[in-house]
This record gives sequence, structure tokens and C-alpha cells, in this order.
Amino acid sequence: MDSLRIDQSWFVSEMVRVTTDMWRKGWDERNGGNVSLRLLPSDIEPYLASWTKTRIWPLTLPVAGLDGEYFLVTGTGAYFRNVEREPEENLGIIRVLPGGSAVEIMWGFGEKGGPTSEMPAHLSSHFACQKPGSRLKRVIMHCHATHVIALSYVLELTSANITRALWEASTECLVVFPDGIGIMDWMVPGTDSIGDATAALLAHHPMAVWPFHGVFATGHDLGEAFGLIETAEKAGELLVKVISMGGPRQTISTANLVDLARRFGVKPLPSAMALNGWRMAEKAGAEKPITRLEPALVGAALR
Ligand code: 2HA
Ligand code: ZN
Repeated sequence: MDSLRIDQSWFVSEMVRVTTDMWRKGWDERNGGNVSLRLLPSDIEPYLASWTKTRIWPLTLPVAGLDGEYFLVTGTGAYFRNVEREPEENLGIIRVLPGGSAVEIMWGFGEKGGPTSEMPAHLSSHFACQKPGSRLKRVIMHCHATHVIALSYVLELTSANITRALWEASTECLVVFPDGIGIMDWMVPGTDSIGDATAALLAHHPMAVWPFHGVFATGHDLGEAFGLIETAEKAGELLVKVISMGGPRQTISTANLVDLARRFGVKPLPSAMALNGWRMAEKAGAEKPITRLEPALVGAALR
């Protein structure tokens, strides 16, 4: 009998499809973006016996509470454009080792590769999203959704304001993400601290924005996480166009949002409902310079 082909499993096929779609959307240039999908014992059981050559990959941020869990993850430096052609080079399956300070690479990532550089944000978020008694959110998805990033340069950066702006930009948004979108300050990617901050936001919102960088979404499956980003990004594109046409002259009102929530039986994020519309950020003036590095600081950073 032929051995089971893991590249034909539902999880590798679905991951290939979603990363390819993300690349076609223009959300994942070069090695931008990363996705992780939690695998269940029933998913991996048929393949366990074939994974004989495994490698250890240390993690910078030990994650407690995920011992023994398996994840299908995009690779560090992997180009989403290449996933379809070479899944075994660009994707891999890891198992979290006891204590969470390293993972075991079971399959994939080519000869020497490993999981995404954003592993701290992925594993911390998987841990933060598992809530006893509720269906497991198996997916964390990061990408560079163009219009949402563009908006982070002009909107006032609070979770309530970004949420409200996107809710007003397209009628379906409040129904698709009633718990809103979280936002944090700009931080260096790939670090343990951005991982902690992301996980803290994703415990309360299905999506989070990294200003001037991209978005993180959660989902029970890959399609749900993709759909969330697709919806936010569509609203983001509309809002960029509306702002470019001189700003809205009319919009979806608070009363309209209340009616929507009632009709679809959702409880919208109270802080976003409490706003009277949304705001652009203050223009950076002399007192509030945008980040401008002093020559001495640049020198110190490069030494
Ligand atoms: O994996 O998108 O944030 C490349 C990135 C880092
Ligand atoms: Zn990124």
C-alpha cells in the first residue's frame, strides 16, 4: 500500500490554498505574513509513524500550557508565493516540547528551515484564545493587509476608534466582528513583547492591528480567519477611498448600528458603540513630531 501523502491531507491542502489566496490578494509580499493551524490528535495520528527524522528548534519565549500540541506553521523566510509549488519547503509541522522552550520539527521546512519568526506571537495567542467551554480557535493568521495598514497612518489609534471606523465603512462589519479590532503601539516584530501584546488583544478581539505593519486574525478554521481579514480589508479599502474623496458626508449612524446588532443578535464592543463616529489622528505638529531619529541615535543604533 502507498504511504499516506501528507501534502494531500486536508490541513496541508487548506494551508496551501489559504496562503496562495493571501498572496494573490497582495497581503503577503516577499516573506511577509505567517499562519499557524493547531492540529488535533486525529489529524496527525495517521502520519506519526512516518515522522522518524525530527529536529529540535529552540524558542525565545517559552510558552507554558501548550505542551505536546501540534501546529502546522509557515516557515521563517518563506514566500507565500512559493507555498503551492513547494509545500514541504515552506510549511512545517511542529510539536511543542515540555516546558515550551523549544519545539520539535516533525515534518517540512526543508533541510534547515524552521517555523516563522513570529512564533512568540502565534503560540502566545493560541494559548490566550483557548477558553474552557468554548470551541477551540485553531488558527492565528498574520498578513500585511494593505488598506488597514494605510489607515493606521491617519486614524486615531485606539481600538474603539479603529473598530468604529471600519463598522461605519461597510454594513456587514459589525455583524462579522462585533468584538471589534484591537490596536497597540508600534513595536519591533518578532519579539517576545509584541507576542505578549498581541495575545493580550486577541484574548478580547478576533483581530488585532500592528500599526504601519499588518493585522493578526484568529479563527476556528483557516476560512474564518481569512474571511475576517477579507472583511476588514474590504472596509479599509472603502474607507481609504472615502477619505480620499474628501471624507464622508453621511454614514451609518449609532441608531443604525443598534438596529444591525439587534437584527443579527450580536453584542457589539461597548467602547466603539459609545463613540459618536470616528476620528482622524491629530496632525503631527512641532510639539508632536513623528518619529525622527537624531543622527547621534542612529549612530548608536548602528554601532
Ligand atoms: O514573517 O510578516 O512580521 C514575516 C513577517 C514578520
Ligand atoms: Zn509582518
